[in-house]
Amino acid sequence: MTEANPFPKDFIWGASTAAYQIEGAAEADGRAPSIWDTFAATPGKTRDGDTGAVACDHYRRWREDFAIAEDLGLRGYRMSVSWARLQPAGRGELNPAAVDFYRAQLADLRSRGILPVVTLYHWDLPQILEDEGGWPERETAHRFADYAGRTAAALGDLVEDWIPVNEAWCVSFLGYHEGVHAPGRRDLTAALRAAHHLNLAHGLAAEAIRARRPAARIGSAVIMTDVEAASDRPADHAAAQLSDGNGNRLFLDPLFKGSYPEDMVWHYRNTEAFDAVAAGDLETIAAPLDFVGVNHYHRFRIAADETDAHLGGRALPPEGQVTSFGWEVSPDSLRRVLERLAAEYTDLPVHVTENGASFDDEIGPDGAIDDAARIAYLDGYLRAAGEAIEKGVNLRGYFLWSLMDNFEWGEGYSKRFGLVHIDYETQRRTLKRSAEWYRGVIASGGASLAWG
Ligand code: IFM
Repeated sequence: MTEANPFPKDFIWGASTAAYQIEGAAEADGRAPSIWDTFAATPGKTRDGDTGAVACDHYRRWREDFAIAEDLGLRGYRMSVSWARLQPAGRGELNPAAVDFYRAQLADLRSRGILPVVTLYHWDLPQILEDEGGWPERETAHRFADYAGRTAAALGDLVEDWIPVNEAWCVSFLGYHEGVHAPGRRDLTAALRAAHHLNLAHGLAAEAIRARRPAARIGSAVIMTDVEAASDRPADHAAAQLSDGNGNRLFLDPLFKGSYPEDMVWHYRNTEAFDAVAAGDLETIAAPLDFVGVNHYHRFRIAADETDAHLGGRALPPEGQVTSFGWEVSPDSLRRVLERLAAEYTDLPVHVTENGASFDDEIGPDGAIDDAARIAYLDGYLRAAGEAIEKGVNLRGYFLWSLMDNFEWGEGYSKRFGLVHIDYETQRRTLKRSAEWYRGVIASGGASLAWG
């Protein structure tokens, strides 16, 4: 463990959110339904039937939320804009009310000295485009590029940093293979085609943004999981390789190597999934980026399991401490994925675009929320990020997930990731102790972490 503070002075200490998880106002000002409105409104799809219809009411309370962000000293704020709000028909002119809404937000962030980083797709596909086939259809990638170009034209004087797609793995595999996320389909070939079209959508959107805003900085938000074999047995290694291929390499290789991993193409040879790859697609996907964003939450130890028809493996139960999601707390995994990215893929500037933890926060008799477990989690992961810097990783920013508690997809409001507690009955915001702690970390430039 290092004893000096390795974070550079201009490190971007930030936090992340996403539109559907916080905005609410699902029917306001011309917004159309997205696949998440449809999915969440379908009985049995989300915990307790929760939906994002109201969420944190950020659509109306965003000034209060941005005042909190400024008070914490955030230097960066990663947000997403809602496709279903900006382009409700999934094609054509942008909705002026939505443009005004996001312009006001972006201008406000800038006036507070907070760098906005904008994600264009954080999972809220306009339902109308799913009705036309959704991400398994190539046309959806072209619709996305059109939306990206128009949005860059409309907002690009207020934002330099763009991330086209958030976590293409989750969109494709959780949404189209496992069916636990919108649109709730269970079709492996559809998921694989979706994966390619999301990769392509990233590349086409990058072209469209650059065409409108040549000075834009464009990056990724790839979810990177730390995968290891459960033992030295060759069968466990083979299963771990497939798991890594599916979760990491299917998305990183096309972005940074301009190819799909041979072992995955072979593994999926009977699905016809790769027929979706047309001439020129990989060049489009692999066009140079300005930064790379990594979302990190998991370490998986994979053991061979012949009963698993998909990848022939399963993750062993987590070891040690877990979050309220049951996710293993493994700070060193963040260092490992960052070092791997640098060693195997790219020397571009890196940002951790998401990392954080859900815990069952308890409100004390005095109203305070003493989330010591989250502080310990963040302290460990931030020190691991610092170690990656010491090992030579060009890490420039950390965007904590999340600024506030929010709608956690299939888990509804049952999982709280925020620095800020949301009382969903009253919409009251309360800073958790972790928020005060993060303010101190930012103010000290990382020196206040538990080094040594
Ligand atoms: O809440 C999500 C976010 O939308 C995408 N990345 C993972 C987070 C925690 O599950």
